[in-house]
Amino acid sequence: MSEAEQTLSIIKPDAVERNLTEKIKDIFTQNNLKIKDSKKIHITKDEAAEFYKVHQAKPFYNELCSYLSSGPIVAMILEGKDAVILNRKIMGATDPKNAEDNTIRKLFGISIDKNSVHGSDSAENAKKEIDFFFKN
Ligand code: IDP
Ligand code: MG
Repeated sequence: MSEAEQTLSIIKPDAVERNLTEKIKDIFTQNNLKIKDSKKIHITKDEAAEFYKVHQAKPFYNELCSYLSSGPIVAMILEGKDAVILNRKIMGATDPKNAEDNTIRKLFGISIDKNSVHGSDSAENAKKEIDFFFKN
């Protein structure tokens, strides 16, 4: 019986491109999230559309999918106590302008779309998102 939970994190193209991968990984590990698996990949726009399907009705959906497929990303399985909510706290608010000090998005985010990281928003979605990148 373990309290450990898993969540999916993605380092988005803007952060990979600025060589922030190791800095961001250090922030997770310093905050009690273990990186159980990690892979650098460049997904297609169709794959991004599948991943972000929950947002398909949003006006920014097309841009969002273009953006996530615009360059290499790093997908990671993070594990720890209350990993989903802890990761969301470490990431900060969606818009870096509103993110708290010392959160990843406050430190590194450029704009609401180029906000450096993705994190699952529930344990249920975490499972689906981990499968999306790590099944097989
Ligand atoms: P989250 O990443 O903090 O969970 P969501 O609302 O799930 O935020 O949105 C998914 C992603 O869509 C955000 O990380 C951001 O990159 C992008 N996004 C959200 N709202 C907007 C917007 O109003 N304009 C452009 N992009 C947005
Ligand atoms: Mg979200």
